Amino acid sequence: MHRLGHTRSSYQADHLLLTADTFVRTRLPGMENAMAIVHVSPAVGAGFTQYTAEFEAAGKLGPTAAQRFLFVLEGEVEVAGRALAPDHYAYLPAGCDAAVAARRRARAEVIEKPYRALEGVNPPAMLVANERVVPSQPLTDDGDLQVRLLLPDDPAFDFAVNTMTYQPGAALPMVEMHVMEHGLLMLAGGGIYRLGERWYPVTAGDFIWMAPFCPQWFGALGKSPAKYLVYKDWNR
Ligand code: UGY
Ligand code: MN
Repeated sequence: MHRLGHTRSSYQADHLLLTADTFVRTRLPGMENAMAIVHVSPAVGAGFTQYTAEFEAAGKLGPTAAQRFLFVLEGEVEVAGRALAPDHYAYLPAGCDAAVAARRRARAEVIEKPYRALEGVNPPAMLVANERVVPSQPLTDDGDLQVRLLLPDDPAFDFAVNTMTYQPGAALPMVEMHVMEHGLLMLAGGGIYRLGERWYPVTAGDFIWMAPFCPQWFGALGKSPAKYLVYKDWNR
């Protein structure tokens, strides 16, 4: 349907909201039978790149010198020969040449970031896991807001990726302002996101980038839980 120039998408100095109606697909170097919806990259000053990879039959990603984190959204994606179903994820260290491919149509969220080493600390090894079995913990004392840390709490990792699940009506207990930036994909449900001095209705499929110190707050609305996948630079 014609939207007469309207969209919820918004690009501000300290944040970016991208809704599906504004997604543009492109083929990144080395991709075969696959396209990327690039959500954020150093082009806006971010220290990482995040995109949704859409695979067709026999699709594959190109190589990267960066670390790569991959979260399966739909279908089955093979990483280093291991088949990952939805909610399974993989961390591939910098320089790892593991193939990422799909036999059939599939979608995955991909985060890439050059590794920032820490003196005296060995870089992490490859990791494959299932978000559904990662133990969750409440944020502060609110059992209605559950967090799952998808990567080990280990200084070897220079970023974190978590899922946050809000029961209807649950909200962040404070407006956060912090040095870390975020890449965020809404996985389910929706609510209101405060970003900077604006409040946005958001729903599953939306992407948000928050620059360092961007004021941020979320409250879940609706009758089903809201859930998002959130990246932040960490341990550095
Ligand atoms: O980890 C975080 O900083 C998280 N609580 N931020 C957010 O959900 N916007
Ligand atoms: Mn935050």
